[in-house]
Amino acid sequence: VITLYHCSFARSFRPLWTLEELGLGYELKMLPFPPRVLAPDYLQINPLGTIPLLLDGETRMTESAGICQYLVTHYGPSQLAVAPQEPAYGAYLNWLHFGEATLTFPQTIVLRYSRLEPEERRNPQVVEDYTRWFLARLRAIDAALVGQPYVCAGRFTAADISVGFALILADRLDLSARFSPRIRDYWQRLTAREGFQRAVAAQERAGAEQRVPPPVLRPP
Ligand SMILES: N[C@@H](CCC(=O)N[C@@H](CS)C(=O)NCC(=O)O)C(=O)O
Repeated sequence: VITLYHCSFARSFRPLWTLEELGLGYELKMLPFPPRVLAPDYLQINPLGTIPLLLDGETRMTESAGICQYLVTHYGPSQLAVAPQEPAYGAYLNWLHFGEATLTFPQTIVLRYSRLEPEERRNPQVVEDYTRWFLARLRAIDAALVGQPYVCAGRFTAADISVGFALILADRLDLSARFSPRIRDYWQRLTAREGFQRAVAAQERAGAEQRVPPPVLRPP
């Protein structure tokens, strides 16, 4: 059985969304955020204290984009993966990893210095600088969407899940008003998907059942 350790709307949302798009069975273990502080027992399972953690037999993974790649390929064939023989293979890997490595990194700095740190350690200058960094990097996504509904291959893939999570996080950081019209349309197209809606419902249901406090950021 696949087990996913998850905090609401954190990076582990990427694998959760992927599991729902694939229609796979899984067990969702909800944790309060940050687990390192609020669920210290979790450190015995994952010494990094980070989520996601995905367990699948002997497989153990802690990188959200890597987990998406694993799921759509290992449990394929699926249209969510782009095969090495397809022309869009390079673009697919690029955007899949861009979502986390380039887009989400500056967002976590915004999150930390606008909301997570105690008042006296918050820093509006850092927040604005990394907000601009994030929005500047988003221009690459805007360009990728010219003439196509998804970032590559002319269809919805795991790369859209990776980038899409960064847009969802941006919305929760109150940055969506600064999206370009093309990015806004794309983000709405992604969040209208049934797989996305099922992932949101799954985390809400599991959070209530497991009595885990709601997320730090406001609801969408
Ligand atoms: N690159 C990793 C980052 C994982 C990560 O840092 N997750 C954050 C949440 S979004 C976390 O667990 N932070 C809690 C902490 O550092 O204590 C991924 O994409 O999964």
